[in-house]
Amino acid sequence: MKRIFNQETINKIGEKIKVAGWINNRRVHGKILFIDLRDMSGIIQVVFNEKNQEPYNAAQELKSEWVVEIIGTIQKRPTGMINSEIKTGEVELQAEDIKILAKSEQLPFDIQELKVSLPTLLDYRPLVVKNQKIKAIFKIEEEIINSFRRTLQKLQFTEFQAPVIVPANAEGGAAVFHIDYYDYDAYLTQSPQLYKQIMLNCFERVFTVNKVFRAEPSVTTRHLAEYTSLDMEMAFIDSWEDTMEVAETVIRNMLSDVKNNCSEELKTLGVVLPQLNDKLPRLKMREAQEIIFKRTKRDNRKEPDLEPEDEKEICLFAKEKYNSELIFITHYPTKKRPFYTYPDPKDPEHTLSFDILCRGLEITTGGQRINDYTKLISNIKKWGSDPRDFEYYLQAFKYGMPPEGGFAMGLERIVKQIIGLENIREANAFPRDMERIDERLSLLQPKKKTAKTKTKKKTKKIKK
Ligand code: AMO
Repeated sequence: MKRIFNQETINKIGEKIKVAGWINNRRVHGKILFIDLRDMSGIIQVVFNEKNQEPYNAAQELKSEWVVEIIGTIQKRPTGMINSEIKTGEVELQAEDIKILAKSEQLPFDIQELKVSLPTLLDYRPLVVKNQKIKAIFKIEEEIINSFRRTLQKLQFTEFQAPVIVPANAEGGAAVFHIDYYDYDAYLTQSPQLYKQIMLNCFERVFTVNKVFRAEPSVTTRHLAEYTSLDMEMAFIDSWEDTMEVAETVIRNMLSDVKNNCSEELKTLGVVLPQLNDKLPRLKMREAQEIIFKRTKRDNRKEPDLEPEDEKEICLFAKEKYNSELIFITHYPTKKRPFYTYPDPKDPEHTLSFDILCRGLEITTGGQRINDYTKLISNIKKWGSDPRDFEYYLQAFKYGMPPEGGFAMGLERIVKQIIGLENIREANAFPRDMERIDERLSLLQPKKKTAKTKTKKKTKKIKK
């Protein structure tokens, strides 16, 4: 008999069927034993009656998280026994045969309540992924990626694959992971920035969903060492504001897709999605700093960037004044942005760039890029780099690059903010940070030098 999913049992009243899943819990009521069987589609109540001796006896030893296959007949539940909390709440399965597919050891804690600290939650990720709230987070995350793809595809963008191993760091700063690449130095990419710009000469409008790496020097609730960057870049823009319009459309669609396609997950998590008005409010960074100063008397007006507490304050302002939990902050100072950022011709100390903040945290960065070859070269020099190190990338501009711009959204930050998670690590199934690569680094053995030596020898052998 072919297995069906729990949810499909609703339409099988009176039929003999087979289901399979994990034991969510088990209850004994006199001569009847109930289990809630969980599969990917949800839960079904299974009834073991003493009258049916063999399965009843087998069910006695069942424990949480054992994996079983059950054959039985679907019947309507008596009125009064209907459970409106679950999709299969009007039916139950009368067990006739049970097969144990796998056993589970005693659980270290209640994985349904999941009242554990974040380190424990992450240390036990392989077990904790069984929890329905955890599952809901990653289902919403999937929907956000799908929505990003759908929106951009509709706008005639093409997806491309960017490399992870790169020769230079695009975003500046020291937050980069160095790797031994055969006998050379290379880095793990911080961003597909340079490659998405190059690919404009191929497709004109591109996007990419990539793992990127930032060697963040501290542990915060908003930084990961490895995160997913949702990047887009578009050519032939009339103005940098074209990129803001696409960013706004992408985010609006993400929120409505999550609302429409993840209603169960939102209910499971008890989430209220961020409020939006007709148009995302826009403020220049300097205007935002003035507002923050007026509201809090905290004077960060000379700072080149918004501090985390400033981001929170300006979001509160946007919610109060514009009824919007998202806001564009524009015109960041030129010296704080990477070399490719387009300076505002009317005010070259500031750039035609933007961030989107959501509920107090930056979730997106973007803007117009310098597409003029000679200007780009002189900017690379101004930023203290050698244009020869960027020769490969510069070809894209040497041989004709249209006016262009783009943005990148941090996937885990979006999930964190829209779900209201306290820590970004909760929005990444397998987060990497200064302290962890699945296991806590403090629990791992220090690097073995011999392994590295072996790799080098192997490399040389291949070269011969
Ligand atoms: P930026 O460096 O601002 O811009 O990164 C873009 C977005 O990525 C997210 N983000 C992070 N998320 C988790 N952990 C981190 N350590 C982390 N760092 C950044 C944020 C941020 O808004 N090339 C430019 C984008 C562009 O202009 O197209 C860039 O990477 O949500």
